Amino acid sequence: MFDVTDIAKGVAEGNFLLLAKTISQIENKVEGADVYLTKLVPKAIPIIGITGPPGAGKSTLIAGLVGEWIAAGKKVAVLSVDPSSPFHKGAILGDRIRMKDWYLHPQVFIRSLASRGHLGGLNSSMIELTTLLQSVGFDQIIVETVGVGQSEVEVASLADTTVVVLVPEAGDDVQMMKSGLMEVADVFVVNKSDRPDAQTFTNHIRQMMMENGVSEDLVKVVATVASQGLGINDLMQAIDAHQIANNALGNYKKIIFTKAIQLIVAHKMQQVDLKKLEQDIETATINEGFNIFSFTQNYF
Ligand SMILES: Nc1nc2c(ncn2[C@@H]2O[C@H](COP(=O)(O)OP(=O)(O)O)[C@@H](O)[C@H]2O)c(=O)[nH]1
Ligand SMILES: [Mg+2]
Repeated sequence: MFDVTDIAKGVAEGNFLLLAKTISQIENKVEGADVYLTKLVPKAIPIIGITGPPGAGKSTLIAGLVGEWIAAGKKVAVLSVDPSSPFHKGAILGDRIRMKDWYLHPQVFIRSLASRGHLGGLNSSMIELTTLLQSVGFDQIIVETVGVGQSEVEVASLADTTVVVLVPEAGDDVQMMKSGLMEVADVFVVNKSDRPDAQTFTNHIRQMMMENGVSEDLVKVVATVASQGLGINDLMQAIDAHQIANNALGNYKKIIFTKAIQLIVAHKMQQVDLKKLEQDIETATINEGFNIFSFTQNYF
């Protein structure tokens, strides 16, 4: 595997070849990848998770944020996971069109990742990859995920700041409750605020925050029109404010706790042969009186 110093040198020069190769090696869990990861020395660069339904404008918002950051001389990495689309290539193409300005920019690294069928839709190497990005010289790191199923919760569990992007649409407020977005959002974005019902929708969110005891001192609600670049600065300020508050509270330890659990569970699960499990169930359930507890003990 490639030396981290060489990858960082490439990143500094706007050459992401070694980084891209290393990401593939980690995703494919090539031999030595686990040892390689133990040698990383990550900087405390906060991970920003951006989630929300398909078409909400996440990629357009990210393109706007990226524009601001590169103007400030920063190096930006964007990891994008789109589990909702079986036509993943199409999804990449869509993002390319909107983020096209940044695809070839030497300060920006953009990578689309397959979700690899992982439950909840997050790429199962996300913790590894974000830690790698923290170790090779990026100043801003974004993870974009589509808000389906549990992925909002998962992105929140590994992001230092979770931005939930919604659009003014009737009925969304109900859905928001269902998916537990209230618990995961550090910043709410009402994108497509050029729509006439935007204000009503924003009021809905504020009301639901109140009902759930979420203070606007902690969770900001930002109105944006990403396609026109409106509200991007407000969003940046809301993200910064959350990160300052988060650091003051020492919340990063909670995120390390959650990540550690995920890594430990993933490691333990590696020792389980899922094909064999299926076959064993086939055999064990032939007789009546199958007991799942004694059955699973064989796997402990
Ligand atoms: N009217 C309007 N359209 C927007 C806005 N932001 C994004 N869009 C459009 O919404 C569509 C989906 O945007 P995209 O960023 O790909 O959404 P994603 O699936 O959440 O990443 C694109 O056609 C955008 O041009 C906005 O603020 N107002
Ligand atoms: Mg997108």
